[in-house]
Amino acid sequence: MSPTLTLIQGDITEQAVDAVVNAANSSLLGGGGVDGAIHRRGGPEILAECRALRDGHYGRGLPTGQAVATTAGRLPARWVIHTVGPVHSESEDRSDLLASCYRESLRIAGELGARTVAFPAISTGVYRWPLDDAARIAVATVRGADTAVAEVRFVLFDERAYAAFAEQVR
Ligand code: AR6
Repeated sequence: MSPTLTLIQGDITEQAVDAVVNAANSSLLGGGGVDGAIHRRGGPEILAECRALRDGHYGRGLPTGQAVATTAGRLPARWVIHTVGPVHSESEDRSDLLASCYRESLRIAGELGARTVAFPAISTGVYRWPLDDAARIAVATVRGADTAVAEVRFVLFDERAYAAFAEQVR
């Protein structure tokens, strides 16, 4: 089944959902933007699990387009699913990698038994993906997903991002 989509303008670290998706980088060791906010609000337990992943299976980092789960620490969620979006490129079409972030995050969420999942607008900040195109890919990929996840909540930080997603969902 494909999940119900909802849109919210706000801060993803405040969402009471089963899983919050983090727009991470392949180091898994934190950064700015939504990644920084999640680690700040979620506390050191998240980083400790990320470090353990780097010491284990992900010694070379998490590849772009893939996803992995940790505890959500002090966030009002059970898990954080870290995924690495592609940096936008003018010379190369990396849409499949962006779609893969949504698909793989939902696959991991399904494995965990998460019913509600909150996504930020992956790659639209530091990684410079144009909002309209990122929203199109995000909504199409989630709509096309066959998953046990019941609700996908896109949590958009500002009005512009909200409007871009609203345009795709109507
Ligand atoms: N809640 C929801 N959305 C947010 C929040 C928040 N608290 N904070 C920012 N956003 P970005 P990227 C929005 O840059 O482009 C990090 O340093 C933001 O407005 O967080 O995938 C990582 O470590 C934008 O629309 O992620 C990586 O190095 C969206 O989240 C790199 O940035 C994504 O912006 C990843 O870049």
